[in-house]
Amino acid sequence: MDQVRYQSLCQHQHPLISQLAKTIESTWNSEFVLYPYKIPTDLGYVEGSLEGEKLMIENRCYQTAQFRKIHLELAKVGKHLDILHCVMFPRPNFPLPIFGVDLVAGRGQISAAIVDLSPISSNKQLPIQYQQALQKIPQAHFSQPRALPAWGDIFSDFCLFVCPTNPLEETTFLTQVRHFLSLHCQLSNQTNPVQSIEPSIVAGQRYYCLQQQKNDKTRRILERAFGTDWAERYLQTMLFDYADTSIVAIT
Ligand code: BLA
Repeated sequence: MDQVRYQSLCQHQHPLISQLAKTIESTWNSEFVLYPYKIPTDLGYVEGSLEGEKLMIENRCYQTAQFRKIHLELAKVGKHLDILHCVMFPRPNFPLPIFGVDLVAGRGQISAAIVDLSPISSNKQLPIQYQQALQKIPQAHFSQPRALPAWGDIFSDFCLFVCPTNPLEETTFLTQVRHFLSLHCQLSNQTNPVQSIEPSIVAGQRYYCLQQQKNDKTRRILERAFGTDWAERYLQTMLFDYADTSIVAIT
């Protein structure tokens, strides 16, 4: 049932969102052995109402040897707002950056397209292999780059945040996300765990999540459709949870 709903929501979204969702799923499938991730029971598929329009949210999560949670979320508000959100949270014994993507399409036009591999080390530097691989990605030009909000100090120098203005720029964004994602899957597969849970990794992931929770634009949509308490719980348990004692192995 969830599968049918998910496919049907994906099919009814802005084409760039559908394409990116398919790319992410197929890359995960080909690069990782995927294990189920237990989504809190009532949060897999959610429906609310925002100013008379239906808000639908669908969540897909897995875990892998290196990642405690990889999460793809699709949301749709009535006919005019489509959202894709994706975050890959490494296990606390893997010194890996956090891959994140957010795509927001309003009235057929993408207004926000952001992708990053965000460092979680205290010196805010990506691992050297990541820096080298990211430097090799061909530079892409966008006519409308966007400025990061104040909470965006979590993002790396390689962060791409734009408003794509035409189909060519949309495709270019998709290509850049593919580069980020495939290099991340390859490098993470080559990364060995450290001996035990690393406090600096836990602290870095926690800071990332706390900053993301400050995104008022996300919070406001959730609050208006589901109420303040629900939005807080959703942000803390589904979008940006930072379980600290978790889970160095598949559960
Ligand atoms: C912006 N996120 C937004 C916007 C909306 C959402 C409506 C404003 C669009 C715009 O400014 O043009 C909404 N995003 C959502 C909702 C969900 C969501 C409702 O994911 C989920 C239910 N956000 C992320 C991740 C990143 C991210 C993983 O979830 C980055 C890797 C970034 N979103 C992000 C940033 C902005 C944004 C930086 C712009 C915020 C601003 O300009 O103030």
